[in-house]
Amino acid sequence: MSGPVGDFGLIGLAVMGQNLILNAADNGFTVVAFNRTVSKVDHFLENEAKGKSIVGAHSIEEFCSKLKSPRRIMLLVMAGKPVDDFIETLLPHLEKGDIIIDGGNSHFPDTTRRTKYLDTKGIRFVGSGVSGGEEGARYGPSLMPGGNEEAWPFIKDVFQSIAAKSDGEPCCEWVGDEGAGHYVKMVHNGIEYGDMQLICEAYDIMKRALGMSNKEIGDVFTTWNKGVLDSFLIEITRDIMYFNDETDGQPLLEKILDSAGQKGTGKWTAINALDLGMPVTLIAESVLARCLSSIKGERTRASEKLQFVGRSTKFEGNKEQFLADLEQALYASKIISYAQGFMLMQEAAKEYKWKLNKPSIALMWRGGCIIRSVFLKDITDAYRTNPDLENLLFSDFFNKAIHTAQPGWRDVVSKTALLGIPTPCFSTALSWFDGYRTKDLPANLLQAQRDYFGAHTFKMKPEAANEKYPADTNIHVNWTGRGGNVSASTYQA
Ligand code: 2AM
Repeated sequence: MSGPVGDFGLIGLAVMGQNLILNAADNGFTVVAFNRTVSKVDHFLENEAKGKSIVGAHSIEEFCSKLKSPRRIMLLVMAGKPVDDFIETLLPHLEKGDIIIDGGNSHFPDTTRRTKYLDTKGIRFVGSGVSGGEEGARYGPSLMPGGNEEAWPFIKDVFQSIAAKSDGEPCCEWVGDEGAGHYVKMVHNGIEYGDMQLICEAYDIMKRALGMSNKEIGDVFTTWNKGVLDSFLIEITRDIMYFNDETDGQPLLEKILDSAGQKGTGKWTAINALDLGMPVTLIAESVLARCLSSIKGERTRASEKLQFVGRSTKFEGNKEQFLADLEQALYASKIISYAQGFMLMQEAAKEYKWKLNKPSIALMWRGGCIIRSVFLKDITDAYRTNPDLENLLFSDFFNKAIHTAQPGWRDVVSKTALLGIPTPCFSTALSWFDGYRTKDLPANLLQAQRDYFGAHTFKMKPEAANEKYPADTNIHVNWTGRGGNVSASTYQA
């Protein structure tokens, strides 16, 4: 038998796996391929992989024996138990220092668990977010690796070679410890949910408030794709607007059932935001908007029972100005969504004790993935200029952008509210912005209410403290003159 020839091994020959192998082979690596259903290995070798630097293996033992040391093995199998099963199957055939990379859509706590477990076995584990779909995998995905950092010097060449490039820089850097790579991928997907919902709201407004045709809406997206909103999602939306059903020449979009599916990563982001107590309203709202869309039957009945009652039913005003405002509303809401996403990642880094590299995260999303955009270059620049930036909105660039966008954004949210067109994400972004920039929120009343009914206590504003109500002290007031003076320390309403 010949000695090990493989630079890189990949298990899982579904679409993503096959394309990543072809990508790595094109970049000069010899790749060893394996799959649970072994017949797929032969099929792949005889077809797509023919003539390329790709070798097959028909057992895990053969697969491992064909890889150079330290072995670099990527799993692209279904998330969950199959990943754990493959790890166990691989272990007896590995040596200390070998590297296992999970490139699937694993939930980040699983990646943290696996990193720790494999560290005890002397195996370096990496959980990597892979984004960009089939096309990305083949010609350059966005890769977000995290886990055991000792693995990075050994996989950096393969990863950065196969990744997408943005202005010549690879859209792949080391993200952080344990599940950080999969965490960042999860937030990426949450942001993707938000971006998509924002575009849907803009489409709905153009269609229903302005009565525009799909072709006209497509033209607007074409224009927007040349400005600050230049991105993959705007580009595909433009194409969708222009796409007609061959059978009758009518726009196919209008015939598609308005009931959205989801695979769960947006939901994971929203749940994690709640767990960490971070106000990631836009992603959460975009997940809930999908939920609302999916109860189509009930909405249909509601559409008969619940009428629009308002003062205006027709858009009045300058259409061109409104379209310019709409572009700004979309841009501003998008800025808020990314600001929230970065706040979440910042908090996660604190909570899970990860070092997260913010400029690199923005760079990784700059190309290859679904949310790729010109906008992410500006985010990369903002964090490169100041890696310790407390909030994206505090950078000179975005501070100016959000102020410029504000008047149009407010106009769009108010006009659509008057017309009865739902804008869950535009609206939540604006509400959040107004809350975030408010020094004194009505949470003073909330604290008073909590103390009134549950003796939960409150603190005084430092400048208003006095002898009876001192600063920095948990205070309970007998609001009614009845009842006791005992404050609640454990019970939380
Ligand atoms: P298969 O071709 O043998 O089905 C995407 O589904 C990839 O994950 C495929 O390579 C698939 O292998 C693999 N996969 C799915 N479920 C699996 C399981 N329970 N155990 C191992 N591999 C699995």
